Order: sequence, then C-alpha cells, then structure tokens
Amino acid sequence: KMVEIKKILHNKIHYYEQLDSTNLKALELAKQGAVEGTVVVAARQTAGRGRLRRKWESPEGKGLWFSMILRPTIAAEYCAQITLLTAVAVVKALQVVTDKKFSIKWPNDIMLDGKKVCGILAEMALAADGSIEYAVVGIGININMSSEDFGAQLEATATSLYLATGIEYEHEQVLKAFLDEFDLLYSHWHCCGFALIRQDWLDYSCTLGHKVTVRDNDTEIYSGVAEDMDDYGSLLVRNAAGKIESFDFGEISIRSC
Ligand code: BT5
Repeated sequence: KMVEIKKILHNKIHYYEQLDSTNLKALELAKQGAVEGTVVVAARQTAGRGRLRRKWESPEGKGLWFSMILRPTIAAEYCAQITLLTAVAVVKALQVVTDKKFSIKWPNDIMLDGKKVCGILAEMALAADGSIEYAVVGIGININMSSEDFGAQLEATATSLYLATGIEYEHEQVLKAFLDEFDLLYSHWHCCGFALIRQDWLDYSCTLGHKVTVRDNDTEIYSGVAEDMDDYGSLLVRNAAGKIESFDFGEISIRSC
C-alpha cells in the first residue's frame, strides 16, 4: 500500500506486515534510487537492529518501526547531525501528540520518565568522492508496548507511550506528527545550518550537566561531567582532574539520565 502526503520531502510511505528490518529494506530501496523522503514502515520486525549489532524488540503492532531515506548534501563528517536532528524531531512530535515531557539521552535515546521510549539508528552509504550518497534513519517508537512485551530484562529501562499515559495512540498519528516536525527541521538544516537545531537538542538533553561514565564494551574508560556537544555530535566530558575529552558515538556508550 502506498500513500502520498504533500510535503517538502514528498514522503512515499511503504507499509509491510513484516520485515527483517525497516533499515535494511530502506537501504535496499535507496540503492535502487528511491527518492529522498521515502518511508518504510513494518508492523513487526524479525531482526530489528540497534547499534553495534544489538537487537531492537519490535513485536507486531506494538510500536512504530520505520525508516526514512535521505539524500543530504552535507559533508560526511557532519553525518552525526542526522541522528541529532531526528532526535529533536521525535521529541517535538511526541510532545505535541502526548503533552508529556521527553528528553534526549546522548546520542540516540529518547527518554520518558527516565526510561527509553524510542531509539534511532542512522546508517549511510558514501559515494566514491567521500560525500554521502544516501542515508537511512531508522526510528523505533514504543507506542503500546506492555511490561510483558518488554520482558523482565527490558522492563527496568524501557517504556512506551501507553505505559506512561494509559492512552493507546494511533501509529499513523505519531508518524504524521513526526514527518511534519522532521520536514521543518530538515529544510531548516539545509537552508540555515545546524545552530538552531543544536540549541533545541541542548534544551532537550538530559545528558548535559550530568555525570557520565563512558564505556567501551562494558569496560568503564572515562568518567566526568558532560559539558557540551560539538557540531560533529561529539560529547565533551570534563573529568575530576579538569581534563576535557571528546567522545563520538561510534564505539562507546554512556550511562546518564
Ligand atoms: C537503538 O540502538 O536504540 C536504535 C534502535 C533503532 C530501532 C529502529 S526500529 C526501525 C528501524 N529498523 C531497525 O532495524 N532499527 C530501526 P541502541 O542504542 O543500540 O539500543 C539497543 C538496546 O536498546 C538493546 O540492546 C536493548 O537493551 C534496548 N532495547 C531493545 N529493544 C527495545 C525497545 N523496543 N524499547 C526500548 N529499549 C529497547
């Protein structure tokens, strides 16, 4: 089924009952030349992906599992901005829909009541000259996941819109709200740069100003207070000795919020 919505990104929405991963399908479509703004949604994913080959739980009908194809014209070194921009769009959209306050845990977790309600996974393909040929940004929003759906392990760290509000939101409504917010931010980003989006990100962040521990494969490698985020999306952390180190989000994870 394909739906046309008139927007700057001219989103074409492809719905599937089941996919291994909407990111994989979107990467395949992008490779075949699908236009920017193409969206792939699946009712369930059998191999939903997180970062670093982690798994994303995506049971049928319990969340909005989707990916969007982008063809950004920015230099590849700024590609982290895609995740940051998407996180801001998710927060704005969810705040409009639910009237709750959401925050961003660097780099890609959207938090509600201190638990993860949404994760974002951006993947890119580079052209021979090193520019971005296309990018796929995958978003998983837990809409009506219950405690049983999460299971004993995830229940402690994850939540859904339903668990936090008692309301079962329509997946379509959340998708439309996201696409509206994303469209505005994405066109702003292309015309006017990252500064305002960065400011929104800082306002929503629950990482900045807090103590963070930086881990590489579960080994703690650094700890301090997160002071700032630079234009490459790296986090600047000051340790007890006053030394500032920068961390990008390729290989590490942090504990904060
Ligand atoms: C992420 O990874 O948070 C990125 C998740 C992106 C998922 C979307 S769904 C649509 C698109 N298609 C895909 O295949 N992926 C994207 P990361 O930061 O690595 O977090 C993964 C960790 O979150 C796991 O190791 C679990 O601990 C936890 N987790 C798994 N499923 C979850 C869920 N539904 N809600 C909250 N936490 C979850």
